[in-house]
Amino acid sequence: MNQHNTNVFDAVVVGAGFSGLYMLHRLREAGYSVRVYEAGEDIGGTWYWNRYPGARCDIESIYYNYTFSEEILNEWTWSSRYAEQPEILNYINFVADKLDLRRDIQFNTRITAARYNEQNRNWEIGMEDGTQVTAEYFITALGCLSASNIPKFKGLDSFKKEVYHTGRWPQEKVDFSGKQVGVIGTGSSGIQAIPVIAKEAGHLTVFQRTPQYSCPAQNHPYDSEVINETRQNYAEIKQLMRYSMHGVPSAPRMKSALEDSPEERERLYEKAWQEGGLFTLTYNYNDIGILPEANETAATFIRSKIKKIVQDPEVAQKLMPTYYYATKRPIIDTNYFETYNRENVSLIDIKAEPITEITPNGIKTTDKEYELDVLVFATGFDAMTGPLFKIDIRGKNDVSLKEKWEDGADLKTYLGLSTSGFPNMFMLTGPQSPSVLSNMMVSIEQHVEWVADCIDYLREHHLEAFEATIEAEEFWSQQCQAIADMSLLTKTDSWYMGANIEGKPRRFLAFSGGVGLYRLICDDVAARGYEGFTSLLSSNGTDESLVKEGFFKADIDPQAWFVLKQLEATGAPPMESLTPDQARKSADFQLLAGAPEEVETVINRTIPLADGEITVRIYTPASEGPLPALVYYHGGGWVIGNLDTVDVPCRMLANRARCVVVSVDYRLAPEYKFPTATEDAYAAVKWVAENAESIRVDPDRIAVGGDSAGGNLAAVVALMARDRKGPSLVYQMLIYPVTNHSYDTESYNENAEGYFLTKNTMVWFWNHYLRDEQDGKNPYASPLLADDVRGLPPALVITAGYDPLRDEGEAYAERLKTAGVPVELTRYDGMIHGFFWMPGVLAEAHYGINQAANALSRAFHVV
Ligand code: NA7
Repeated sequence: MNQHNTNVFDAVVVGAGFSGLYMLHRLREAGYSVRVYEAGEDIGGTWYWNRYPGARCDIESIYYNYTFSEEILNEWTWSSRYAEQPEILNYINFVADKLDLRRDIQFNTRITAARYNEQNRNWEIGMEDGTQVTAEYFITALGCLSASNIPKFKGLDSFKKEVYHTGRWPQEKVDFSGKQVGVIGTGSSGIQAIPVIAKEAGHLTVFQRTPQYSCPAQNHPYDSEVINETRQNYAEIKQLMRYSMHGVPSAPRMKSALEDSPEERERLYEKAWQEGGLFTLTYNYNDIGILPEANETAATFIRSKIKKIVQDPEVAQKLMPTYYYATKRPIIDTNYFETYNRENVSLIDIKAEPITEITPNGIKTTDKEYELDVLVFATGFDAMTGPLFKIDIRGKNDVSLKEKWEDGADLKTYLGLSTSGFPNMFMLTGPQSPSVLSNMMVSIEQHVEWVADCIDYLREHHLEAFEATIEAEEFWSQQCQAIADMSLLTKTDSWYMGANIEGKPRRFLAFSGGVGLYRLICDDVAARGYEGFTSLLSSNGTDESLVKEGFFKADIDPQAWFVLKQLEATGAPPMESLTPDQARKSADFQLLAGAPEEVETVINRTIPLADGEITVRIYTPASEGPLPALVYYHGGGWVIGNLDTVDVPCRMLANRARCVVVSVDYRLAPEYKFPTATEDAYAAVKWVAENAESIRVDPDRIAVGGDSAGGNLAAVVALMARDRKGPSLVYQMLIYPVTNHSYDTESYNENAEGYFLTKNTMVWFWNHYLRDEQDGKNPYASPLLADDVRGLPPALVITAGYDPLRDEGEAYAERLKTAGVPVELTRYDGMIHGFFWMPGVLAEAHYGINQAANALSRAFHVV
């Protein structure tokens, strides 16, 4: 450890807010020399600077505190559900005093530069006054929202009277009494400040660019029962917060907003409105952030509330937001909309009446000049990257962070903690970590603890110059964007997207997969010896580079990888440990499938069999005449799956290939073992051919298709139809089909585990399906073993790179080709088994379905 030399430290931390203070504590406790530099006069960070009237936290107080010390948890008592800024600042001071943190913090000191010295493998850190210190680790604890944004209005500096920014509020009380006050901005800060300023001001004019959704905070003092109960259960609460989506101990209900009746939705939204809270309304359903239609239900509800609260209908209209709800930070307020019923408050919609300039006396719009005594900018921050760019941070080869992220390529970090080319630099709650999408306290503690453990590891293993690999950060950055793209978050201009700052590149700046999943990923990286990072050996003087990789495969599709991680995080037991019935019930993947699109008609029909009956679901697109038909078999290892599993792709295929899709609910094993499924599948095709007219199908243009076990059935039905001289089929569409009862392919080896469908599950499926080993050799179970595949219909074979079944699907395609059957074979390299029915979360599913639809169209000659 470096001794307390005045200018050489093990670690330098910039910022004395919640994250910097905890970082200091953790490293100091571990015996490192640490210095914290803080530009402000005192500790507190966000809560030091944001002292505007009405400033509060929007996370409930009992969850917005450190959880690392039981003693601190027990000694501090919050007064109310949403604590005001002075109380939070008091809390921070209480912790700092208790841990004696101030002695290692230098205040009134702005760090202006930090440069990595490759020779010495340390950081040279410079201050405004020219002083320089060195440290092995450079840790930014700058806060995500600390670079305040004042838009560059013409004449900005000409205003003669008082000007404030909410994020740089003076220590002294600002007196509004009797004054003409103007507030620009209606984000969280504006919405908190406006009702409080209105009470005091002579007149308040609000200049609004975008109307906002806001719900009541329903703030109230805590009673002692709540506090006691929380204290008693904190261990459990902490676990819940840590493995949650947003860092609070609650979770969305696993139900779509579209599943409830409008009355039930209204009832639940009203209840949430009365309860108050940041996530209460959205947590009623799990797709408000994903499906536009689901989102609209919540948006409409809030708009109806605004209409009821605001008396002047014109003002109410101006306050109606139209963007997707919760794609900007949701807001909770105390009497915000009610404030517009006050006589001394007026609202200017600056989209209709733009601000043209700031004048010595006030604000001039295209319509008139508003005279003001006080001008308040509640115009937010240059979020996430802004605070980092305010320091000239230079890594290897003297490349600055700004050059790397903005002027050069693109924002790239690994885990939002580190970026290649900047060894031994850690960013607490950095861009591409969950940060602002979560309860910051949970994210801060997780980052600080991860960094402290990492530094211990590096010291223990004599490693230096620790940095992310280019591949790892490439993957992580794609991952962040891909996850955000699955939701509505990237469909709105917000500061999450950098859209509030002129000239700032648009990209999603955080990891939106949730703090729980993020923690699992970070822990996984650490447990595997910090995979995705490189470092250099120090003690023996060699420069052997240690590259840790393998935590992910760089060529797996980021969206597919995210789905895998999410499924892993649910901790669901492997399917083979369940009974078939349990497995059927647990396999509900509605969110993966996404929203079902409209098809002209969708009906269920029962078709008779020699020994029973089965159901088919018939999708018919709008069309006049007889249409070609695709008879489709769902996947699920002949044991699970049903018509609903493939409802979304069937709809998409019907619309895109302009054909009738007949989806078959064949009977499942082990209740019905081989060959029941194949016979059912064949009977369905025969039924379609024989009843073509009654379902508006052209009997000469029938194709079969299916995915996985359904792909197997489609291939088998094609063989059966040829062998039995049954219906003549024009095409077979085989999506990652099972073609052989054998587990000896390369893809079984490579992808036995970890990619959704496992080898063990396949063994379980086959064992339920077959009556005995002999069945497995039957070509109607293993079509790859068919003696002769000549004369079969042309085929499309789609396989997935990360699928145990990849090679047998491709082997079947090769056999068909060799036998002279026209085959289109496509491997979706980055994909996993099952992707075809996951268009809700995988872009590649759309490509796959479109490819299949085009291939069918060509086969049906209806292009
Ligand atoms: P926000 O949420 O970024 O809000 C800033 C507000 O200022 C918002 O209404 C902006 O309108 C408005 N704004 C920004 N630039 C301009 C210009 N050029 N002209 C007019 N109006 C403008 O910042 P807050 O401080 O309220 O909240 C930040 C976070 O702190 C919050 O999300 C919580 O996490 C805590 P826009 O919507 O961009 O049209």
